[in-house]
Amino acid sequence: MQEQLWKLRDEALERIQKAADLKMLNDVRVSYLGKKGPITEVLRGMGKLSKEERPKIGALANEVREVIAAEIAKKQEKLEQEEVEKKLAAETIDVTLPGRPVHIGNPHPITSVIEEIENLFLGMGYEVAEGPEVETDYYNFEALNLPKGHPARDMQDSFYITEEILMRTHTSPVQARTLEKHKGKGPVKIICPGKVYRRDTDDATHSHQFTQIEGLVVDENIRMSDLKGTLEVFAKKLFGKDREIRLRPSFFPFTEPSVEVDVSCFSCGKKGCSVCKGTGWIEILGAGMVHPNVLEMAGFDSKKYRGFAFGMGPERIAMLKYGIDDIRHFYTNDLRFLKQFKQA
Ligand code: 2NL
Repeated sequence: MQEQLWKLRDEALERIQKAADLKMLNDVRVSYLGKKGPITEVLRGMGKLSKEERPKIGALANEVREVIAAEIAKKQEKLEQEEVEKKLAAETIDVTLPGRPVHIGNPHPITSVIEEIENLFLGMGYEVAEGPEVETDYYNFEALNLPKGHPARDMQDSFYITEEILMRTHTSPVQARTLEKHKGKGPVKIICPGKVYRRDTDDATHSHQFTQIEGLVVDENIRMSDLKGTLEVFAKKLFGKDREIRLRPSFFPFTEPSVEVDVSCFSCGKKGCSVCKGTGWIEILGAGMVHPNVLEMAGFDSKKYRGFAFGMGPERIAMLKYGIDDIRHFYTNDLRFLKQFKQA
């Protein structure tokens, strides 16, 4: 019986040593230490033994059981350790591999010009105001001193949705709405950027959809000199400190008097070149003193309040600034064009 137990022990230890994975090891455990295992079997046959032999065999059987259990535990730890190492090796990340390139886009040149202009005016205490692109006839025309029958209201020139609703043709309705909200009390100091729509055939200088930035200041004692000083500061900040501005008489229904504003050529410094077509001056915006009718319709007392307003086209400014010869480049989204405006 003693020999039988030793043989069992040696067999078990050999199988433990040969166990290549945790499953094989568990099979060894089950077959030697389980309830139906050979050691249990030996112990069952102890009844046939003498009184003196019984405790000896019992002790040996327990010892064999413990040796096998201890070896299994040791082997189990070793196999588990190996498994972890195998997993770590398989999942190693090579931090020296070059990364995949991330393609970073850039703002559209029109967006950049609008933001640059917004920031100049924010720095002078203006607020940015926005409003709907689908407008009523009232805010787009009537409130801006363009009464029914005015030629600018021609069905041929605007995108009408109904008789009374259209795509806004300028950002002025935002200013009319903002004025109305102030309920006859100044000051109002706003800049209004946004998309506008005209029923035009697209070509190098026309687009049925483009952008505008308008500015409006209304308060007591606002004068034409405030307009001129403001636009001079603006022109110097946008085109360089050596720039001058020049006002020429013009006409807009919503301003009286009205002016066109030229800036001295930033390309040749007024000597005359292809950018300024030899004149030394470049037209950049329209402006004027807010027409009393516009103030009154928005609820302002035109005896007490005056204002100035101006409007410009970011497309035109961007075309001048970057030497772009066709407005359609801004809307066709050719990456070869757009990528040129990537900032370092
Ligand atoms: C241009 C000229 C201009 C205005 C826009 C305006 C708005 C209100 C009252 C009075 Cl609410 N005026 N806007 C005034 C003068 C000129 O735009 O050539 N834009 C591209």
